[in-house]
Amino acid sequence: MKIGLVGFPGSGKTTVFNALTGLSAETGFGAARGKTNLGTVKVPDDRVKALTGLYRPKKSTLAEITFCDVAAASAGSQGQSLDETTLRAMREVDALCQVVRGFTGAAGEAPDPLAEAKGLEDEMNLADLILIEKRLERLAKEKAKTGEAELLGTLKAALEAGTPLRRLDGISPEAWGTLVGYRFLTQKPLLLVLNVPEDQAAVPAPEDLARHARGAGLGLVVLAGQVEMDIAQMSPEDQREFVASLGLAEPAIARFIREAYALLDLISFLTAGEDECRAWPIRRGLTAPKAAGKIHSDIERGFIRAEVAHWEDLVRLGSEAKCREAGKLRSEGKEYVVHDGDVINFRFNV
Ligand SMILES: Nc1nc2c(ncn2[C@@H]2O[C@H](COP(=O)(O)OP(=O)(O)O)[C@@H](O)[C@H]2O)c(=O)[nH]1
Ligand SMILES: [Mg+2]
Repeated sequence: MKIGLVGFPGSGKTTVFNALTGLSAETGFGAARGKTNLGTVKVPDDRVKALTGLYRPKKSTLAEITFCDVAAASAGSQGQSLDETTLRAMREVDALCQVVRGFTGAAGEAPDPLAEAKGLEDEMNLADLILIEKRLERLAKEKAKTGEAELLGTLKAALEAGTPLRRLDGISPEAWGTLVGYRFLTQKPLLLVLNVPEDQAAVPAPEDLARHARGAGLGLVVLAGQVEMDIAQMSPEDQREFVASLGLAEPAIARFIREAYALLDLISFLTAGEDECRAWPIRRGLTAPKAAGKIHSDIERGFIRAEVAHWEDLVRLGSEAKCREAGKLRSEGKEYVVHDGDVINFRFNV
């Protein structure tokens, strides 16, 4: 999964990028303009750990999140339009994370998180509108009789009324499917990160921002970027101590991952064997063949059945054979909806 860090210059995108990835990209206004920072983190998973203890595989593989910190190509202040490079990078990611400044700026500017959040939302709304208008002009010129123009007209009206596309009801999944090529920004899951000073690390987000997030269907995490960036460099023992001194239970990345998974409605199924134990993140609600398709399209195409055990049963009972004896290993068909923590062995035929 790829998450793009976006926000106004000086909000602390690169600082938060460092806090989440444990890397040391250059921060501040001197940092190279137009330089994109990329970093990948593994998603900690106790289930993979437990299965690895059981199977002793050659390899164990965790889910990964890649963070992309897109530096705006041109200098500018709050309210600047998103430039083309930034837009293109934003369209490519699976989810967006807006870093919002919650600390006093270098020149003494008071933070205004709600205005910043709304400001970027407006810019993304405008970017989607421009894309739609261009396409509608083209369709009108071609005099093509497609349902596309009508559909785009519906989206346009929603955007003009200030509704982000992720909040638009009444459009079927099939209709959305015909529009995937547009990669609309306001349709992408969006997580707000309020970047606060150290002494506010454990203070909940202001109610107006929280209300805005709920209304627009956004995730929200409060994070003290600067100190979390230092914490990310420490040994696990020191991390625990520092995080506790901030009044928190976990470092930023752990809280961030939980919030992101909830926002994206992600769950993980697992595969386990002597070769590899592995976590596979998928959207909640996928059927067994669709989930199998994440591993390989051949397994989806040739799907016969799925042998499923819950990871806790498998670890508690110690083997698939024991699970079978105890009636804890089920054989499921095409319609089975995969659950979080299912350990699955796919039977397929190609
Ligand atoms: N006081 C304070 N300064 C911060 C915080 N986070 C970032 N900064 C500073 O704000 C400036 C901009 O941060 P940076 O991460 O480069 O922002 P970006 O332009 O969004 O990538 C840098 O000088 C940071 O050191 C914070 O939580 N508190
Ligand atoms: Mg930066």
